[in-house]
Amino acid sequence: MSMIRNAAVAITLLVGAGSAHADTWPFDLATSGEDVVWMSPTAVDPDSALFEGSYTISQVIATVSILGPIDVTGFIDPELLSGSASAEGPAPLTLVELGIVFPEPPEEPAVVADLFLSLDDEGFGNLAVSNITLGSLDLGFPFGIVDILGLAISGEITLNGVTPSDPNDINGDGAVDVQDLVIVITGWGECPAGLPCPGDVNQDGFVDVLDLVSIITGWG
Ligand SMILES: [Ca+2]
Ligand SMILES: [Ca+2]
Repeated sequence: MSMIRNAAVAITLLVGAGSAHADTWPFDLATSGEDVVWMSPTAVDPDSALFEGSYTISQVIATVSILGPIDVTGFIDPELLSGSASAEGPAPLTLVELGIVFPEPPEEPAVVADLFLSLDDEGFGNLAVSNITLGSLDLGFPFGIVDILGLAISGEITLNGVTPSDPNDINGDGAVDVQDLVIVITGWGECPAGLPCPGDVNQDGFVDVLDLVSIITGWG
């Protein structure tokens, strides 16, 4: 019914340490008032210990009466156009839960919506915009008040799924074994100033029996 220009929204999913792949997901998201849900075509590791996400909305297109699609990005508070969040894994979890009211009271709201960015239990990203109310905008002379008929949002979301590595696995090969033990033994003593000190597992400045015990209790 209304002309809505679909805008591309790119979601970049970067999986950090502990996982070996990254996914980039472009998509279009537009509504004329109905709820919209987008799901990523691929999944990320849902077992990450920590998920960090940030979003940037690069463009908001409102389709209004009389004029059709207009770019309203510049009318929106920059603080609403970007943000970051983190949440402890594993998935499922909600990363961003945002109640959008634009413009802010006491002005009459032109757009009200709830935005959720979440990961389901299989690691698929979900972006849902719901409870959307589209009002009107006062564009001033010569157009006056126009009704908002539709909305299209484009931007970028970056997610990092971080799985911290075991500090006892000094060489990062996935096992705590004799190779890590050798690193402790060969590094025995006070850490040299300004130099890497890989044998100092507990990071107290010394490679000593505490680090040795840590390796042994974390063996495997
Ligand atoms: Ca190791
Ligand atoms: Ca130590």
